[in-house]
Parts: sequence; C-alpha cells; structure tokens
Amino acid sequence: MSKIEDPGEDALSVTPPKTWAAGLPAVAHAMEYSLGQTSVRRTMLTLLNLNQAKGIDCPGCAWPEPGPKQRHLNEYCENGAKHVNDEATSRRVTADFFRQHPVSELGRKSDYWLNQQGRLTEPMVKRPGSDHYEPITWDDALGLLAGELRALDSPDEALFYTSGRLNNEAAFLLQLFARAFGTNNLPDCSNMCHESSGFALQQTLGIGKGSVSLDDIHESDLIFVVGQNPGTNHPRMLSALEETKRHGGQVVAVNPLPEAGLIRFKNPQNARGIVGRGTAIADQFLQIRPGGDLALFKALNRLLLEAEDAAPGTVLDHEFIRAHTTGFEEFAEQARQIPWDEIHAATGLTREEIEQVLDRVLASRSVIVCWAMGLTQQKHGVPTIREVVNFLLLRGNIGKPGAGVCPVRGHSNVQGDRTMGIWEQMPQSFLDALEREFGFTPPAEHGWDSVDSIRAMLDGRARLFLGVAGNFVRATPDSEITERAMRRSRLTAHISTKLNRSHAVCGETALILPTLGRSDRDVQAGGEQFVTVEDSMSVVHASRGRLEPASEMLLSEVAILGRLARLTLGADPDIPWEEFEADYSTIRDRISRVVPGFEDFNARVAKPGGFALPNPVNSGVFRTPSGKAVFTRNEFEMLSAPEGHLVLQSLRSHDQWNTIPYAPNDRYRGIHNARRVVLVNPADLDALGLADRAAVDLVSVWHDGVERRAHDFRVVAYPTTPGSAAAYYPETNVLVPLDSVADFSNTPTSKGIVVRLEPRA
Ligand SMILES: Nc1nc2c(c(=O)[nH]1)N[C@H]1C(S)=C(S)[C@@H](COP(=O)(O)OP(=O)(O)OC[C@H]3O[C@@H](n4cnc5c(=O)[nH]c(N)nc54)[C@H](O)[C@@H]3O)O[C@H]1N2
Ligand SMILES: Nc1nc2c(c(=O)[nH]1)N[C@H]1C(S)=C(S)[C@@H](COP(=O)(O)OP(=O)(O)OC[C@H]3O[C@@H](n4cnc5c(=O)[nH]c(N)nc54)[C@H](O)[C@@H]3O)O[C@H]1N2
Ligand code: SF4
Ligand SMILES: [Mo]
Repeated sequence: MSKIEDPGEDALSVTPPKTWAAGLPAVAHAMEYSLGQTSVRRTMLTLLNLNQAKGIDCPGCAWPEPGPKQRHLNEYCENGAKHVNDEATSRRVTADFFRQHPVSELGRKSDYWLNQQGRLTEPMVKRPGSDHYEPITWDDALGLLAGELRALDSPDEALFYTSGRLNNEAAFLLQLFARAFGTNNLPDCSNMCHESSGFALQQTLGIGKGSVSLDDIHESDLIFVVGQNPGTNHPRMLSALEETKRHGGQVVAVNPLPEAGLIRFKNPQNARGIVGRGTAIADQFLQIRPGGDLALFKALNRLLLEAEDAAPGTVLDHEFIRAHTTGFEEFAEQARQIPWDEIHAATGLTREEIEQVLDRVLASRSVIVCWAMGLTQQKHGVPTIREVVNFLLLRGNIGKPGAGVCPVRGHSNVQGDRTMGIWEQMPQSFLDALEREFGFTPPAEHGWDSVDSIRAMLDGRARLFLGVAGNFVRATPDSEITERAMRRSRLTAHISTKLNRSHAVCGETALILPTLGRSDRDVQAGGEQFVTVEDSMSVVHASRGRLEPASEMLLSEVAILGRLARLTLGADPDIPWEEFEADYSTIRDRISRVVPGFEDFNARVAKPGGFALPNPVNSGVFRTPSGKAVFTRNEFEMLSAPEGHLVLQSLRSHDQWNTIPYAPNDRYRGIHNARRVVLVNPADLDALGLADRAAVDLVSVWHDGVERRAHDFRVVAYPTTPGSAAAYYPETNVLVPLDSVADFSNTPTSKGIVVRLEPRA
C-alpha cells in the first residue's frame, strides 16, 4: 500500500472527555465547518430546507424526523449540518486538477485531503498504463463501461457496490439493471453495517428491520442503548431520549466507553439546553467488556426466569409466549444454566449491577432495545441480537406500544436500498415480482457480498467493479489486500459526488462518473424531480434538492444508471429506461407493483412527511416458517485477548462521516489535531509499561500468520474498559483480517480485533 500522508499528527492535544453532548458549541462547530465550505447564502439555503417536509432529507444518518406538525424549524443536528454542507461545498475538482495531480500522487493523499478538494464536476477516465485521469464525454464514458460489461465472459464477473446514500429510485434501477444483466452481485455497505441485525431479526421475527416508531421511543418505560454512540452518530436521537425521560422513562446505556451523549444532553433547540445543565440521559451505565453483550442478555434472561420461578405468573408474559412464540422450553432450559463466573468474565460487570438492571426491567411495562455497530461488528453479533430478542419476547415486549427492537441504521437510506432489492440474496418472491413486472427471469443464485467480492477480485473471478456512492477500498477490511484486489480489476468505475481513495486505488481502466447530490436541484425532461428515502423506522418520504448543481456536466444517478443500462442491454420495450430518466414517478409506479407495502406509492409519498411501511410484527404476524416469533438457543461465547494483548474496536470520531474525516478532532472524547491515536485504559498502560502519548504501532494477531500493522499511533490514557482499546476507522481497517467475520452475517469484526501495541524506536 502506498503510504498515506497524514496532516499534522504531531499537534496532538488531549483534554478531559466531555460529560455532555450538543449545547451551543455544537451549533458553533456546525456553522464553522459549513462556512469553511461554502457561502452564507448556500449554507442558509441548505439548513432552512434540511429535514423539512418539502425540503432535503439530511444525507447524514437514518434517524427519523418527527411528524410534520411536531417539526422544529431547525430539525437537524451539528453533524447533519456538516454533512449537507460538505456536499454543498463551493470547492470544485476540475479537469485541471487531474492534470496537476497524477493518480499515484492522489494515492498518497489522506482521506481528509481528497474530500476537501470539493465536488467532482465532469466525467474522467484513466486509461491503461496512464497515471492521469483525463476528461471524457458522458457518451464515451458510458459507452466504454457498457462495452466492458458486454465483453465479460459471464455477468457474474461484474460487481455493483452501493452505499446507503443512494435514494430509492436509483437503488431500484441499479438492482434492476444488475439482474437484467444477469447477476445478483450487489454488495453494499450494509454488509459491513447492520447485516447481523437483518439476519438475526429475519430468523427470529420474520422481518429484517426494527419494529418501533418514534412515538414508541417517546412513550417507552425503559430503553437500552447498546453499542451505540448517539451523541455523535445519531444526535437527534438524544432529543427523542430527552422526551422519553420527560415522560418518566428510563435509559440504560451499555458501552465500553463513557460516551458524552449517553451521560448528559443539552438540547440546542430549547432554552434549557442552552443555558441549563441539560438532561441526564442514562439512569444506569454498564461499562461492559467488548463482546460481553451476549453474556449480559443471557444473564438478564436467566434472572427473569428465576424471578418467575420465585413468583410464578408475575414476571413472564405467558399469554404472549403461548400465542406468539416457539422454542421457549428449549431456550429456557439452556438459559437457566449460564454460570455467573462466565458472565462476569465476559462482561466485566458484577452481579449486583445486572440485578439493578433487572429491577428496572421488572418495573417497566414496555422496553425497547436500541443498538448499532457495537453489537453487529462482533464475531458473535448474530447470536447476541438473537439473545436480545429472547429478552424482549419473555415479557411480551414486541408489538406493543413503547416496546420492541430498534437497530439504529447508519446511512440515511441504507434501509430503503435493501427494501428496493439491493442485496445479493433477495428472496425468490421479490425476484418473481421483478419477472412479472419486467418480463425477464432474474438469476436465482445468490451473489457476492462485500467480503466475498474482495475474494472474487483477488482471484480474478470478478473483473469489473462499479461503485454507486461509497468508498469501497476504505470501508472494507484488510486495506492492503483490498487495495491489491481493486488494482487487479480490469475496470473500476465510481458514480460519486466527491473524490475519495477508491478513485485513486483503481483498476487498469478507471472511470469517475460525477453525480448530483441530495441537495442539488434535479431537473429532467419531465420537469423538476424529487427522490424518496426510508428512515430507520420505515417511514418513506420525499427529498427535494434546492441548490444550483455543482456543475452543468453532472447527471443524476438515475440518469447515469438508465443510460448505462440502455447501452449495455439495448433498448427494451419492457424496461423503458428513457421514460424512467425523464420522470421518476414512472419508476415509483413500478416500485409500487414490485415491492410489498408501496401500493399507490406516488399518491402516498406526496403527503408531507410521507408514509410508514406496514410492520407485520406489530399486528402479531411473524413471517417465520412457523408463523411465530422464535426463541433461540445461543451458545456462550466471549472475546478475549492473550496476555499482553488488547481487544481493539475501530470507531468513528465526532468529526467524520464514515471513511471521510472532516477535521482531525474528536471533541467529546477530548482528542484534538490527531487521528492516529489509540485510547487505552491507564491500568493497561501500566501493565504494558507504556507511557501516555508513547508512539506505537498497532499489530493485529490472526491465525493466518500475516502481519497486519497500522503505523505510528500515539497512546492516549482513556477510561475505556480494562483490556480494551479504541482507535478510528478507516485508519485501522488495515488491521481487520478479511477472514475475521461475524458468524452467519459475514460482517467484518471491526469492533473485535486482537492487537498488541509495539513501541516505536
Ligand atoms: N457523524 C456521523 N454520524 C454517523 C456516521 C459517521 O461516520 N459520522 N456513520 C453512520 C453509519 S453508516 C453508522 S452504521 C452509524 C454508526 O453508529 P455507531 O454504531 O454509534 O458508531 P461507532 O462509532 O462505530 O460506535 C460504536 C459504539 O459501540 C461501542 N462499542 C464497541 N464495541 C462494543 C461492544 O462490544 N459492546 C457494546 N455494548 N458497545 C460497544 C463503542 O464504544 C461506540 O460507542 O452512524 C451513522 N451516523
Ligand atoms: N473498521 C471499520 N470499518 C467500517 C466500519 C467501522 O465501524 N469500522 N463501519 C462500516 C459501516 S457501518 C459502513 S456503513 C461502511 C461505509 O462505507 P461507504 O458507504 O462505502 O463509505 P462512505 O464513507 O459513506 O462513502 C463516502 C463517499 O460516498 C460518495 N457520496 C456521498 N454522497 C453521495 C451521493 O449522494 N451520491 C453518490 N453517488 N455518491 C455519494 C462520496 O464520493 C464519498 O466520498 O464502512 C464500514 N467499514
Ligand atoms: S440526527 Fe442524523 S438525520 Fe438527523 S440531522 Fe443529525 S445527521 Fe441528519
Ligand atoms: Mo453503517
């Protein structure tokens, strides 16, 4: 891998971690970043429209908006403001830029630097043997790509990657194109994100999505926030939790790190939040060992069964269990047996702490469990989430108000992309519906997910990569191996808004296909268009761009995919790509006939705030083979590191959007001017004989004997759980072995990497 130049690492300064999130500094930071990118006018235009019923859906996370009547004028957070203005930036990457910077040089630049160059403005090509991107017309670029696609020996040699930034209309066209071309190779960022949630929920509840609404969050008696850092990654979730607390609900946070937003929140939307002390969020904080959540929920389940034994008929919801579930007896037999010494070893928590949580559960009529990457990116992520479901089923906490499962999604439309068919293993019923609507037979064989796509590129089974949004080489594990895989490709092409490392680490031929962002106005032959997205709580609504596009040469994603499909597959009366491009409502008509729950899509999405997709679980319908919710038996597993090693998690700083750092700061954790830092408990530093701020390499330990090393990090003493460490993604992706994946979901174990810290000379 070419060494990446990182700016200003020596300027590291550390302040004590913050004990509250948001407040006025959040507003100031959002404005500072926005005004560094673009004019006051464009900033105001984006912010006034952000998350409003007729405005731009925030391109940040998938947290839902309140109903149109309950919405604030400023229905966004600090990070949402940064994300939208990072896209609305006035900076431009032009053909001249590529003349000045050869591809090899771009490959040495940091992720931060690449993103700061601004919006991509015209299609570019890198020809075989050349070290420069040069301009190319749209017709030639799409013609070249279509020609390469047609020249493949098999459609399965092509990969179509997406990130959850993509809107529903484009996502539907992408999967339609891939399947009409003949492959299910639709890897996506979800493979690295909530795949474990989807798998576990599908198996136990019959639907791979959450079951709660925003009202449920507000009304709940008890909410668990597990493996999630909402203060940074879903900031408006804190407003919702503030509401829960106002209604008398409680919050239990489970995390190895005492994250600022879990402790106290100062809501910048009200006076109390600006001048007062704000709201205490977590009533109880469980500082768990990494990967200990399976044992925690097993312990709670054992305690619930024992409480029922002690006072029969008072603890479990027997009526619910009898009517709506299967597998209770087998589950209960195993659940009673988990020994306390194992629970303690895996969680690091005391029995008293867990019994205190039990008391809260017993006092609550409704319980919700929210979670994110702290659960999904662990080897036993799927069993852990299944155990969470067991926990909720025991007291009938599924399908009633204020109760349920809440996997908190990442990208703004990652859930919608799945609903639209972006998945390498869509069920046959979906493929049949495509066949009925479009008159071709989609391939039935499953495609490759993200990890398997890398393997396929490495050994030459895949030769052409098209990325639609996202930054594949930085989002995926084992960076050096992934980069080798990408460089082996015959052709790599990216439909992107901004420059990133996947454009620099490319195939023999490479294409940059620049596109409109969510904030840009989208005018087609049929007039001004809007797109739709689905949030984390299954609400589908419209998003309308408001800004003058970053360049006259940009095409929308729908237009690029439609034209590419027509050039590749030829004109086809059954799939009118031109009509789709001219008027997106014609795509929505097709979606309404193919995707369940979208009947009368155009009319329903025209209503302010959109509509919620039906969730069968909430009417007692479980689409499992038995028609019931399923209790599961999950073997005990724990994560541990050998003597002298630590379990490392790779996570997000406050100032980044996934693979893209906005600034080298992590304000809530008190880290300034550096990203190559590793947070370690002071007791572990003592035991390892390392001083605070020592320079170290992180070396991961995996049974294939390959050395994976992240160079030149600084140690920072930090109150993380003893035995664990934390460092930022994507700088640490080089340490995650390609084969280190979660059971069943194949998600890289980005939160459970065994490392040693090697002092630098
Ligand atoms: N500003 C901003 N917002 C974002 C993103 C962004 O990059 N920037 N990314 C978006 C995306 S795609 C996603 S998926 C979400 C991610 O949202 P999060 O999942 O909140 O993101 P991470 O930073 O990966 O943080 C994981 C959290 O899990 C905790 N954790 C780690 N291991 C364990 C464990 O074993 N058990 C428990 N209980 N906790 C653990 C960590 O300490 C951390 O608090 O955020 C979305 N929102
Ligand atoms: N080690 C480690 N690895 C991880 C994770 C982790 O926690 N630890 N998290 C994983 C998770 S949860 C996720 S979701 C993935 C994220 O993986 P990706 O979704 O692949 O990565 P992003 O950084 O979100 O992609 C950013 C790029 O998207 C493009 N883009 C932005 N907006 C648009 C748009 O509107 N249209 C188009 N066409 N392009 C656009 C821009 O060019 C930008 O550079 O990373 C995963 N990788
Ligand atoms: S919480 Fe998420 S969706 Fe809402 S404004 Fe913030 S980043 Fe955007
Ligand atoms: Mo994600």
